[in-house]
Amino acid sequence: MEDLRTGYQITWCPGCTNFGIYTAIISTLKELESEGKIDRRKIVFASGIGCAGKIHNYLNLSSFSGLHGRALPLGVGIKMGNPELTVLVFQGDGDTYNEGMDHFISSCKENVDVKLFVHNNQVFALTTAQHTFTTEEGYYSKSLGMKVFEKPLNPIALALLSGATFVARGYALWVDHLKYIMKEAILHKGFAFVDIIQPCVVQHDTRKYYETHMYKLEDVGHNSTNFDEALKKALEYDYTLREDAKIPVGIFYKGSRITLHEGLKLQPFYKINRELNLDVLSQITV
Ligand SMILES: Cc1ncc(C[n+]2csc(CCOP(=O)(O)OP(=O)(O)O)c2C)c(N)n1
Ligand code: SF4
Repeated sequence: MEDLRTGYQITWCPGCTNFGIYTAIISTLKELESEGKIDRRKIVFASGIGCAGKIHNYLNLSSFSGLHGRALPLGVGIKMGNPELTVLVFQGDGDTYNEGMDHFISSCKENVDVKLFVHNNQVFALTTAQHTFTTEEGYYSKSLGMKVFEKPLNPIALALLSGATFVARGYALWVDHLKYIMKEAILHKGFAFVDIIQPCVVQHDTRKYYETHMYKLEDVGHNSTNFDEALKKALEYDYTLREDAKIPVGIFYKGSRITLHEGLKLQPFYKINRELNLDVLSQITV
């Protein structure tokens, strides 16, 4: 796996669950490569700002580090510029569901052929754990100066209702399971969204809670081609960390629909003839 690591000093806290996501993506890419299903020279990834966004320093692939909440539109732009590329995006929950929410909904609706991996620690971790849209009720938020009183957003249900064609939830420390989801996401044609539960072990350590409440969708015979069943499963858990919750992880839904670049009939930028026809230009009158 070494050649997919940059060797830069990793500044995530010791024991951070981001290491699970990092390990999973590296071994996913290695496996897909050895199966001849991807070419690493044709992979580009974009990341945002925050602990999640740091991944771009550590992954030895072509990348673009964007502004907070704006890695997804960067990924969309890269795909539109060259549809031959495999485009991966890594963002935090603050990145995706707060700052960049409009891009998230647009990507689901337009079925942009980009793969989005959200490191969902349910806080703005890098800036010391203010609440985000997926923080549970009752969490004391420094930015609010009181406990969160709103219901959290359910990104799985939102993605399904917004038209996403691949919707999944993983857990950062179930690396093999996450790898299985990532492989399917990368091979999916269209927008693939994976919400990865990624407890912040220093500021919002929900590991014990999740590990005692999660179950795998594959173990209960879930049919991921059935939209109604997927939505029902999505609504089983509402991100409020209830004591009686049962939390499904795995692939909720896999569908098929025309992608944005197919609909727009886009060609890779390098195949477009950009020669200027000066005769035409000279005929233009203003
Ligand atoms: C436009 C913009 N808004 C706010 C910030 C400040 N900021 C930097 S990191 C961060 C928190 C990131 O949280 P999240 O996206 O959830 O990622 P995490 O750190 O939890 O991995 C914030 C608010 C910024 N850099 N840019
Ligand atoms: S603050 Fe939390 S999410 Fe960020 S590196 Fe540390 S443990 Fe990981």
